[in-house]
Amino acid sequence: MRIGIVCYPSVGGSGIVATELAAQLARRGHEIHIVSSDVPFRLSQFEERIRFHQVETPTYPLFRESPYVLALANKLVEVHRLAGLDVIHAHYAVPHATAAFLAREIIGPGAPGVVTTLHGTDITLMGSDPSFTEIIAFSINRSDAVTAVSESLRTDTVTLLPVQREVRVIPNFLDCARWRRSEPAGLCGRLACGGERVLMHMSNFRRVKRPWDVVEIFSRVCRAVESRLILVGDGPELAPALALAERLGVRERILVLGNQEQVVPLLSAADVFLLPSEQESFGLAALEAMACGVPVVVSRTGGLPEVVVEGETGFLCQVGDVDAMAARVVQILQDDGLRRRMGAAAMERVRRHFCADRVVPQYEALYREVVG
Ligand code: GMT
Repeated sequence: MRIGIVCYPSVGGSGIVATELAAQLARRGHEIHIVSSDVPFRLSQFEERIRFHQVETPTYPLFRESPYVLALANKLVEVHRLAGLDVIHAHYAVPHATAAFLAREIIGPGAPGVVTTLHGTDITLMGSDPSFTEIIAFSINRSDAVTAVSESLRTDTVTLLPVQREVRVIPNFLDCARWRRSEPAGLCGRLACGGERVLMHMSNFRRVKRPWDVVEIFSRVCRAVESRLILVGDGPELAPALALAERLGVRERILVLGNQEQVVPLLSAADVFLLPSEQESFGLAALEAMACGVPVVVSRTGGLPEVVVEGETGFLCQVGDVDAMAARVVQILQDDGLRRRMGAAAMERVRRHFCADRVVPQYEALYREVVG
């Protein structure tokens, strides 16, 4: 099939999943056209059968707002005329499925089918804002097929929005050949010295990730276990979180690495991974840590309980309960047997349920249905 994939290129789970899906589909013989405003973050390796089409949004001094959706719809029409797309797979209802709808209207008969995957932010964060409710519901209802990355997101979608379309759950996934524990050779010593334990958090440091909780948890853990915190990623709440660390007297025990592409050896150096988010439709970062054999301590919110098995692959705590999260981290760090068992169970869970070879065929089946 010839498949157009529309996604955000910036650091974030939806772009990562869309890019990995593109790579997997290309390796399975499909012709893939990624349409985005920039080369996606994780599209670092050359893949035969993947083409990239950049959406340029011209700006004119007269118009204050950037007409990205229109430029994207226009680009989708161009790509279809060039390649004869069978399917457009939009990652996010707005604005991507909206642009796909517009493109289909312009193309008319013979237009590609539209598959929309919901990743969360448009439903759980934007969906409740009346400024967007109608357009999100419209874009979902006019798609030929809709998927959500977790059961929790599916339920939120059908309860929060006037959606008539069936929403199916296809979970996020990893390329398990690449996402496996690696020897963190050369990293120990630089990242942590001697017997220190390593806590890790990786995100885009937006408010929804509650990075201040990461620091609060870490300062409590430091009182019981000699440890170090490694922060991977960047975003608006990083500086305030570091200011909090300064006030709590733990700043010098925190290593800030910024955005990183090769995160497998980093995650493999961690003893425990923290994701205390307010909301996560899935929590891809927790899955990535689990794939590297790292127990996770996360919030009991959104799709995280579908990823993490309580007491087996990590622990789930109430959002904002930093005392409980710190106690769980200390429990893991003070019991090597538990840490190893949880790490092994986490890897096994990823291998059984979240590898590409289990999940990608579900998308292929959906495309076939849509193309009919
Ligand atoms: O969480 C973010 O800030 C980024 C956002 C995105 O667009 O990539 O992540 C969403 O999609 C990911 C991939 O499906 C999920 O793993 C994240 O849980 C989800 N974020 C939220 O629901 C807040």
